[in-house]
Amino acid sequence: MDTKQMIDEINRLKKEKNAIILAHNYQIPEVQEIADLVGDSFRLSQEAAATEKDVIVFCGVHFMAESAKILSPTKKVLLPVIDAGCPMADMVTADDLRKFKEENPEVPIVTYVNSSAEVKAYSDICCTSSNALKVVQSMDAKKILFAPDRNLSHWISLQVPDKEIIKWNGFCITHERVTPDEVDEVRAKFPGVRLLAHPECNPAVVVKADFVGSTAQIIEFARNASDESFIIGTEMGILHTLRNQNPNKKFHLLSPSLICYNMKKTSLADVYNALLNDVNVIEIDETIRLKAYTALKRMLEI
Ligand code: CIZ
Ligand code: SF4
Repeated sequence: MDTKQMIDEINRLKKEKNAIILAHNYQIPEVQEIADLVGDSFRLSQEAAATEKDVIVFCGVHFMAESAKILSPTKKVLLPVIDAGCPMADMVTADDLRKFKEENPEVPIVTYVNSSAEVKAYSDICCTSSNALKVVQSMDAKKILFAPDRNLSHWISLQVPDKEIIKWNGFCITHERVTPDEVDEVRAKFPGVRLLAHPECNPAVVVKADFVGSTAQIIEFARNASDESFIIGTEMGILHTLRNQNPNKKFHLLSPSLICYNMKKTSLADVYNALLNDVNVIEIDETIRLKAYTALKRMLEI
């Protein structure tokens, strides 16, 4: 089958199965092009939940498909490549959090959505990179555990000096690779061009950025600013949306290492195969799902 035939087949199966295809901002361009919605993981899960579709094909990594299932328990959720995982999400387990709670019963746990359903179930509240600050600010507790991303928690802790944020020692292996020297090099190459960086980058990089935000916030910033060009400090997949939405602006990737191999595992053939054979159906134990849902719902109430 050539690419054109495969795209036609995906569209045919999508109608036949009443499916919606979601693609994360970090997916390869071909997959973003075939998707009904492209965006950040939580927004995609929310929008899919609001549809009448029977099947959700989530082109992303495992925890994202789980989030979709948490919000859409009656829909069938498919992850086209079952071993597309997120190393950061794997850096904290439900057992870790259970132990932490036993030892620190008075410390609430805020968990970034980049985490498994089981980890979310052990958390008091979830957050995304867009709303992490609001979530932390809304809490009465002075001492909070933030898991699993130490870089995002560092960025938040700078903005809430009245709180003690205990940082779990997890990180994104992709964003963590960027060095402050690379920032200096790219700035020397493109003087005066503003750097928009994701808070998953190391604090030594984040401190050098002109704007720090989630993928959705970076996309919004680039759309609204009148700058002719930007340096982008997040995973390269986002360049596709940025360039499509802003044909007259230039986008330079901060570092060639900003590529997440797990996000790049999903091809058009995998999307086709998932739809054709209903493979890699995401299931979550209902007790865990309900607890994880509670942590996500608390976030939405803020
Ligand atoms: O939750 C997401 O979608 C991720 C990984 C990042 C972001 O900033 O949107
Ligand atoms: Fe996980 Fe980082 Fe890849 Fe996102 S970019 S899926 S946080 S490893």
